[in-house]
Amino acid sequence: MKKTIPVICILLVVLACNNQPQQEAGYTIQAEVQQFLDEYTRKFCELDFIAQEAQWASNTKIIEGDSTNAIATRRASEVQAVFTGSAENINKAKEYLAQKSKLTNLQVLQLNSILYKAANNPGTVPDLVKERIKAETEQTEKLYGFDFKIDGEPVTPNEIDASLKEENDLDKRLKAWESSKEVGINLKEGLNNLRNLRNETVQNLNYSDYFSYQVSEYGMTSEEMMTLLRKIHSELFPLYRELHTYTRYELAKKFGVDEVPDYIPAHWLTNRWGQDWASMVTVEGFDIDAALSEKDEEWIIQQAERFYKSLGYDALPLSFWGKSSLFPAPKNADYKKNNHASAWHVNLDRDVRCLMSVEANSEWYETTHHELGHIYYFLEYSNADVPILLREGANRAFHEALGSLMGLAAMQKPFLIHLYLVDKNAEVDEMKALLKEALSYVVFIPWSAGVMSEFEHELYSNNLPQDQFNKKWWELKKKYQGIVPPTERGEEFCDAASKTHINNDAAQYYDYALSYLILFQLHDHIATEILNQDPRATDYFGKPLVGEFIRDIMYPGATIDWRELMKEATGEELSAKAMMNYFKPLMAYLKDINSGRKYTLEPVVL
Ligand code: X8Z
Ligand code: ZN
Repeated sequence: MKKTIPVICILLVVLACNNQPQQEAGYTIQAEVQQFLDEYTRKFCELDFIAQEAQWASNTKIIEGDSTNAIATRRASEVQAVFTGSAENINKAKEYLAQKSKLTNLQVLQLNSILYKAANNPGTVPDLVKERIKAETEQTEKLYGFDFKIDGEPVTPNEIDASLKEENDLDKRLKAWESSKEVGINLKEGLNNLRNLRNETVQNLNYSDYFSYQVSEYGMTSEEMMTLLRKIHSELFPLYRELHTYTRYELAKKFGVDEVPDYIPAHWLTNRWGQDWASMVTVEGFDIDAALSEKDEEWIIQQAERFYKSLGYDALPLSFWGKSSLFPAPKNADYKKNNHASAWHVNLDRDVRCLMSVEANSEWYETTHHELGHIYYFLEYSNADVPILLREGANRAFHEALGSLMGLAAMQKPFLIHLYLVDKNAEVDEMKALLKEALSYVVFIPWSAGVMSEFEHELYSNNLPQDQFNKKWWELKKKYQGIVPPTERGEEFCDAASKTHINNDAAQYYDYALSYLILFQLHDHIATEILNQDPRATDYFGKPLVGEFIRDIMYPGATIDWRELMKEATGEELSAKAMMNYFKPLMAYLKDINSGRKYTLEPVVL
């Protein structure tokens, strides 16, 4: 025993002098880094699984007065945060990245991913991280535990949506819309608190604020992102202005209002946030809602799976059906669930689940295709070539785009004829069908690239004061969407917080704006280069080449640079060109209908 001490001492001295612990045979810096990555990944998976299971329970079973799930979620998230934000992991990742020229590209990407995760949970400020996790859990509970009511009677969000789609009485519409915004009142304090906590957390790892932290995943600064978003908005603005004018006049007619308002009162629209106006138009012979109402909810999900399978994807794992939460909580249930759709990659392998409240209508039909896009993306990049830490989309927008692409394809006439949801002999007004699509896709841009992104940029980057949340929100709604509140909405409200992403998917909504550009670019490529079909009338069903194209995009996950991927897949850089081309024929059609009408929207000055 005694002898060993000097030997160790000498060894340590030698090591310290040479500063080269890599003397052992077979040592390379890559092997050392790999060992670190393997160990990190093993622990990360273990903790992430526990945290996701807890989150899953918190989102699928919200029982009033029972905080069991919330406490478990908080604990699990805290443990995970302590690990991902530990000084040891941060220092190691930084140290290794300092020698990045000696490492493989995959190793560098994984080390960056470790640092990115750490910035959200820096171990140097453990109390702050804990406080943020607590605030996040409470905010989600308040949002999804909320009792929506109309005239004192409980209503579900699906019922509010249905009433905004169907109700013709403006007073009743107003009640439905107002009830949908009540939830924001109790979320305002929490949002202010969360903004501060989120900013302070990431500032510890040198991000200027939480918005720039989230944007950095694209390899962009906040300014670059905002410039891109404003450009997208202004490119689509001429068409949006036509749609806005059309809608004001058509809705005024529909509701029997003689004086057409300059801006659209929010409760006139068929969506709680005015983010999608498609339901205001019914196309004769092409009434998908009517056709889907004959089906049951299970059919909607099975059909979406059939579509993916027809492109060469496998059936969903059996566990998907057993573990997902697919339908609304029963009316008399003693629990509530998160009613917004999401997809979960619970063990970063084949445990994939959807959280949805599917009903047999066109919105849920599209959303189901969207969510299964996430699910098949998870499954596709869970392969031996993609390290677990890089099992993410090429960027977050790609993750949103691929399912939405399938959602768009699943709504096109030739495909719907194929499914017998549309009669092949029906005479369909194609221009009206295109108008309906524009009321969904084009209308979404001022909302996503404009209102949501500008608001969160103000909130996080410019520290918008709490007593201006609602003022700013409506200022942006008017400027970008041309929508105004039905009545004065003072600072006692927090209408932004009625949108789930503002609370629990913060500073990321531009993902969806970008995803629409990506989806139209990919769709255009598929239609013209693979199918040889008109992009406005495609049928992807049973076309394995389409599946191959989409799978090639999914397979590498985040091991590939998103700009290169876009270039490789389509030969083009990200732009709004394909989306604008798709809707081009509408311009003349709408200009004609709108001739003599007053235009009220001003272009946004860049
Ligand atoms: O939130 C979603 C998805 C989540 S995976 C359902 N979407 C945005 C929204 O609902 O606001 C899809 C499109 C926009
Ligand atoms: Zn999504």
